[in-house]
Amino acid sequence: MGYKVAIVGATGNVGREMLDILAERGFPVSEVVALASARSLGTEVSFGDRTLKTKVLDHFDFSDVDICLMSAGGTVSKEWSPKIAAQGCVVIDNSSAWRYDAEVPLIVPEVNADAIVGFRKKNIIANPNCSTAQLVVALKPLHDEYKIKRVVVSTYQSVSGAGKEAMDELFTQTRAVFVTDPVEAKKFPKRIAFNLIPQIDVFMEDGFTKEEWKMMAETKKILDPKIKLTATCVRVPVFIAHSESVNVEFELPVNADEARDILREAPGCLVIDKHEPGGYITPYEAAGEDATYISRIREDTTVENGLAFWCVADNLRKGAALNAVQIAEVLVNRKLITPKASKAA
Ligand code: 11C
Repeated sequence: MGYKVAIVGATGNVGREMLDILAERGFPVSEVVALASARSLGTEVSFGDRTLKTKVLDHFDFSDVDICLMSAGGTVSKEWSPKIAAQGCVVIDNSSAWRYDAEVPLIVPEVNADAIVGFRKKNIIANPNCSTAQLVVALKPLHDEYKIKRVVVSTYQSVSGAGKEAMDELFTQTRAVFVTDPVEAKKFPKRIAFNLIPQIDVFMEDGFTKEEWKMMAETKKILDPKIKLTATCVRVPVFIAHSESVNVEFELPVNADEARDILREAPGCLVIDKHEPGGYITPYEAAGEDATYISRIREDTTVENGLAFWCVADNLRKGAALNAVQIAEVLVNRKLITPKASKAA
């Protein structure tokens, strides 16, 4: 018997990916319901070879729904996740609304699947920020072997992380440059076409941005609170897939060849690392893929036990929708939930 699954935010970038990934991976569904705001009522979305018409979240009864994949932003999640969870439906939330709540597990299945049992406290499980998800997939096997002390990461984040309007802005600005129209910046604080912007999310008091803070706080919660991490997050004119330049200091001596072998065997990682022109992954190639790609693995001899690498993943998939569906798979495979319909029968 399958599970009744609702997707909130089904018409957005991540919602559509969630539907695709549920279908691609053959998630055991009895029914899938696409939900959105009243503005999107009736908008059609694809689920495998089927077309679903979106329904309105405000009028929806979740009492027979098993799992809700929520991708509608923090404000909607703050209001709706507890209401949905109270109806016995497990919410897997893609926003930052619940990530830092001690009673809500923050899960990347390759890294901390065992922590999922904590979901019973609030019936909510949080999905991490896209830039954190791919980073911890790459760091986990190295932490297990060499014990991480400190991470310095610089990100090169695609515009899809900021939503559909941001993708449109990159397209429109790029065209405007070519036809010599005025370039208007609406979604981003500066022009993004043929440029890059060293600010993602709002500034915090200490001068870091919220995106940078999220990477630090989420890595600690998912992987190890003892890890020190500092980040610089940059938006780049790429449509899909986030890239990261990562420098790690370990407690134990590290060897690049051995680290490469460890990463080759690690769940969710795919190593492409030839020391020749093009022997590495770029965001263009990672878009649409599930793996966290790792390239340019080398010892960083400027610190004791240092390693540097390059890491790229599709932010809409591993950074959001795929990770959410993998969390749902953990619930099902570990028999942590049973379909409500099977109890009613
Ligand atoms: C970006 N990482 O690329 C952000 C998007 O906390 O889930 C995801 C924000 C979040 O703009």
